Amino acid sequence: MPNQRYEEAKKAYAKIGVDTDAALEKLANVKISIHCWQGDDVNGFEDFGGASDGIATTGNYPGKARTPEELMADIDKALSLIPGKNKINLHAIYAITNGEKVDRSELKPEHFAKWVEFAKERGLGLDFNPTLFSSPMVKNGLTLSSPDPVVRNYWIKHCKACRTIAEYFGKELGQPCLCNIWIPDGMKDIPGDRLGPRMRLKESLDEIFSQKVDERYVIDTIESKVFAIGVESYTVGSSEFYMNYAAKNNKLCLLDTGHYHPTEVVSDKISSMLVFADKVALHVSRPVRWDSDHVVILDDELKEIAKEIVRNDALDRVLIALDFFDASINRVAAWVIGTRNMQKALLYAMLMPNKAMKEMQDNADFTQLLVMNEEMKTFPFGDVWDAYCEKSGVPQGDWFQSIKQYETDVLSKRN
Ligand code: RNT
Ligand code: ZN
Repeated sequence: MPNQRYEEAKKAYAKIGVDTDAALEKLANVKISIHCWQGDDVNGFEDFGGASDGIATTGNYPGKARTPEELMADIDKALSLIPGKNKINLHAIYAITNGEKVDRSELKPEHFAKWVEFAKERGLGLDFNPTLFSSPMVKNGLTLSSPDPVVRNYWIKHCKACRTIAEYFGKELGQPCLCNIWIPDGMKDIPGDRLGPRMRLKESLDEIFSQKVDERYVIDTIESKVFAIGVESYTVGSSEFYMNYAAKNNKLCLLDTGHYHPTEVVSDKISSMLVFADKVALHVSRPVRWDSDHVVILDDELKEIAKEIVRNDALDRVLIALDFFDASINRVAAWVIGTRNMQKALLYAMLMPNKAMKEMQDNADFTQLLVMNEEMKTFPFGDVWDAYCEKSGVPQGDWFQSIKQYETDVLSKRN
């Protein structure tokens, strides 16, 4: 039975030259990389007592996942409420070693075999991240840029191990695995030497990438940052550092929306990256006053980011991953809210008369451009989104009851 509200919306959008059917088809092909670490406050399965050394979560909402089985069950619950075939983004601390203590520098593909099985069964891709935080080997706040060669070599070995695991993911799942390096390295107070650590970081990266992996299966990215709690004065892996490294070494930059000064926006950076690089990767987060990693909401900046991806025909050039971790609310709901919002933003951008708006700009018709931007806000976007949910076999706006049920049946029994 044709959906009445959708048919009406379709007509309204057709009047401004937008094809809603085409948008729905397009959206179904976009993969969002869903970060496993929202499920347990970036804890992982090692026993180091939670996120530390450059990463912090706040809140203690009950019911967080404590084991691979629990985390997988929670991901499944979230996926049942999220449209599309997406990817799961893993971190090295989520290795499944069956009780055996395996050092991060010794990790092997076999320690992630259960995740591959999980992904295969569900038709999902996998992405990966070496974990260079929450570890006694973070010495004086430094990893790959440490003056101590023992520390540096330890983390180099870990990153190499992770690229091998990423290659294994790619091969097993028949789609590239994005392998992202982020390090917490920096200083609380004014450095005595800014160049030294950066030179050492460059050398460490050179060493890591000297290990050849199959480029059909691994996409290497490097993620910059501006500051963190306790790292206020100097961050070794700054934006300029990685942008230059990536350009010279044919690697990709990963832009985290929380890793810039508060009035800088990633939406404005995407097009600059696309002029010079084949691809750019994102960690979509929501910084509230700082890199707070709040759950992604459908705000103006998210829409701007989506517009930059869609109207530049860059859905296969901008690799979208999420990165937030709120421990103060239901964690499964957090995934569902954030992922659906990313998808909504993309749909919103797909339902704009992008070609016409570009022409308005080129013809200096800025009044009409503003009118169009504003009028789009009250178009029947929600009806198209609802049709997409229906078509994808997931609930429309009424999914929260099912989370509450899961909380009662599963999460509340975990303490
Ligand atoms: C930290 C970075 C990094 C992490 C994840 C867990 O500021 O954003 O991407 O959030 O690797
Ligand atoms: Zn990030």
